[in-house]
Amino acid sequence: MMISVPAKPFDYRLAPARTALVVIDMQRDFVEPGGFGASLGNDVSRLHGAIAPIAALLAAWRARGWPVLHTRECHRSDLSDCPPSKRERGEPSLRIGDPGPMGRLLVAGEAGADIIPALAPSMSEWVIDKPGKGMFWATGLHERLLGAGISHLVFTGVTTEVCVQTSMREANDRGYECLIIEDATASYFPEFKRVALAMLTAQGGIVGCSATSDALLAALPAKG
Ligand code: TIU
Repeated sequence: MMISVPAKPFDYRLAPARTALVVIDMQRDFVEPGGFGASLGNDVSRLHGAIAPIAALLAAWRARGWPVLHTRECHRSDLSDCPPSKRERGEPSLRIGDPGPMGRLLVAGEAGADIIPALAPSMSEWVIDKPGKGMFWATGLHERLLGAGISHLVFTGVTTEVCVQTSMREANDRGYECLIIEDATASYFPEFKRVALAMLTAQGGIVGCSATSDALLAALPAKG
């Protein structure tokens, strides 16, 4: 049985139990003051609107026992997986690996690398640490998804045009059917979010489809 979700540019056909909810990088380092996102000069409050829609989708997936995966952008403590082209980019107030108010920026195990408490993963959910923007680079995720029989991915998280868009493009290249949830993703730059959504869905859904969280939730079958 497939579920039809009203979406752009055409309805998205969701495969129950084979569709993972993907929550990209909802970490304190991007969402809270004093983290990596703020060190780049961004207004982190621009990301806060995505939190409630993601929480509602998490509740819906958990109630149905469907797969959920969270990603975290972070590096090993020796930064051996952080290329100079990433660490030395720009003029941030703090660089990756520097100590900040939430520990070392974007380093695994530090407080800032944690997912925000409102969206904390449950014990059964996958948490994928990734050194890049895309969730498939250097993570072994494709093999795990294939092994679990997951063929469809519903994308949420931050930021739309950086890690979410990169991950969705990587997924599309690997054959996954992709949907991005418009109100469950956010950018520090509202215009970039709008244009990223347009680029992903243009040309007949060149990368995938987009829908609102309300449209998706309304299309789901009753729990249980
Ligand atoms: N997770 C993610 O999008 N990483 C970024 O660095 N995003 C920015 O928008 N900077």
